[in-house]
Amino acid sequence: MSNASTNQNPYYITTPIYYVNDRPHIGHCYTTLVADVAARAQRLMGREVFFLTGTDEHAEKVVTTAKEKGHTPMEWATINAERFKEAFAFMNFSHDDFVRTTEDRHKDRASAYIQRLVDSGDIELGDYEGWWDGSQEEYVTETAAKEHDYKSPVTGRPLEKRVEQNYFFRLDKYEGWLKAQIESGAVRVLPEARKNEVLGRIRTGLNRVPVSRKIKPGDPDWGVVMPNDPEHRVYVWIEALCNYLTMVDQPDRRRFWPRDEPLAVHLMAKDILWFHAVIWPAMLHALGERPPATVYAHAYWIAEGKKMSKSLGNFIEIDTLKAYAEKYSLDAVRWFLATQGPLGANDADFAHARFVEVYNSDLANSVGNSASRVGNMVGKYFDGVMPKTCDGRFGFEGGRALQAALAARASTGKPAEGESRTFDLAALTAGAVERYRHALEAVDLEAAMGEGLGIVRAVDEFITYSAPFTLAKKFGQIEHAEGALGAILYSCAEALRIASLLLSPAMPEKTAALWRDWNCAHLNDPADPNSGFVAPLAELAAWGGAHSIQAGQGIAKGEGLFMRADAAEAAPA
Ligand code: ME8
Repeated sequence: MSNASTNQNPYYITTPIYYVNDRPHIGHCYTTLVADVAARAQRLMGREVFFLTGTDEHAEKVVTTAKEKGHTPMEWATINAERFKEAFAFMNFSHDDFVRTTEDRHKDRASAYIQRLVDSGDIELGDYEGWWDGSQEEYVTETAAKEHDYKSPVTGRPLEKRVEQNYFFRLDKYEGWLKAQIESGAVRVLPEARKNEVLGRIRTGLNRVPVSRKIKPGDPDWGVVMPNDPEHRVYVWIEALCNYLTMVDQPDRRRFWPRDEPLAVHLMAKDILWFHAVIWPAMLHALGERPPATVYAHAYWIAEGKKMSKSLGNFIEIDTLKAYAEKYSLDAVRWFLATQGPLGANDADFAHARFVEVYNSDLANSVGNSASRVGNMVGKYFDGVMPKTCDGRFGFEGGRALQAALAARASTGKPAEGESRTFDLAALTAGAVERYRHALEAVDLEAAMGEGLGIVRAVDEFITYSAPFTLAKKFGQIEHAEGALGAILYSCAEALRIASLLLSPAMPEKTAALWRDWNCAHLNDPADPNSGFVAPLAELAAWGGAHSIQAGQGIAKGEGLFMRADAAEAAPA
């Protein structure tokens, strides 16, 4: 589908680029999943998307770990970069590119940006004395160092006093500009709590930021050298941030970083918000480029109530996610992470009991159950062929078809006499689609996916209320019973089709399976079945439109999307 047909801005979303000193864990998979779901949802809405992830390879700790493991830094970086690529393929992420910062296509442009900043006087030489946190590859302020007893505020490892001649980025020049950008929302820092934190820290004053280290004899040849001064190496953070621009600063991708308006969405956890919300926008401004539109810093996953750490050895590794996927399906893992994750300001707990609870309540008992009930009934009562279409509106008090339904219900004693109730599934789905769009603007995946699930729950309620199984028993006994049943089942199926569109960014495989069973596979773009659609959501989700379920369409029962899980079973490992 071409962007021209949808008349919307392109969408550019990024994850942090991850350090390659170790293998990926749940945290890396989580941020990348959030980006994946957001990217798929924007593609679904008809926008042209560029989704970038990758690895940050020039850190000193890569050199240290490589040595411990008996590898060269490049070998070790490659081993881990491959592990990230493999993990992201396993997670079914739909990134458009994967950058490794050791690639020339990144390094060359990053050097050019740094040279431009030197030329413009935004990077200058000066003396620096400070506390170096080797475990985080960053300097810690005197106040923070003292407060943490001269240990890393993040990892608790001892800080090292370093005095060096460095190049500095003149962040101080941009204090007023940054404050205005963030306060006005021109650069949207989310969630709100994080915005206030960043503004509070900016108000205490901004200093120059060191951006290079002097190369010492015997230092490994690892990293990007200052383009104007071969005695200095660019500090890894400064070079790494450039990836967001290096990867789209080429003619065929430049539309993803327009020169006239902010567009990019940067995702990360709160640990690295400062770099993304303050240093990077200021660098871009100094380069004459627009800042990002959104900087979203989520909180952390913890494991069974405990912070994950190397010393506790309780990181949830990709192997654990694989074991969960094996048992409950990959899409169930994606669903749990996307809807229960720490997207807000609070940490989220990966606890087995909670996983099973969410799996059963959202997936087995809702999405899976609803789809199989409707598929089964179409199979049983109409030989697997949708008999008719319907506008989705039901008044349990009048409308022709519904008189029959109501008569059938009266014989069961429910609903209470005189009770009237209307269902308008067409309006209900249209409202959900509208709210879905808004939730995605705010990168609120839980709310967006909640809209899809909300439709499923409404269908369940409608089935309970209209009792199609009771109506089916009245075929031939009451007038219109068959027509009413057809209308009810059509409306359920059409509502579930729309729900499945909304749910598809989190669960692309399960929704594709449903579309195969229900002969809706035409919703997918055959050229890009992984994430492309034949039309924007507004058209796909139109009730009774060109992409709707049609009278005469085969609706197969299918295998069942999610089997109920036993809460008593041990966590897969
Ligand atoms: O910081 N919960 O790389 P990194 C949720 N290379 N997300 C988590 C997490 C957790 N417990 N732990 C890690 C770096 N993450 C730099 C970034 S960008 C120009 C350079 C995720 O490998 C989260 O996205 O330490 C966090 O920001 C990122 O991993 C840190 O990855």
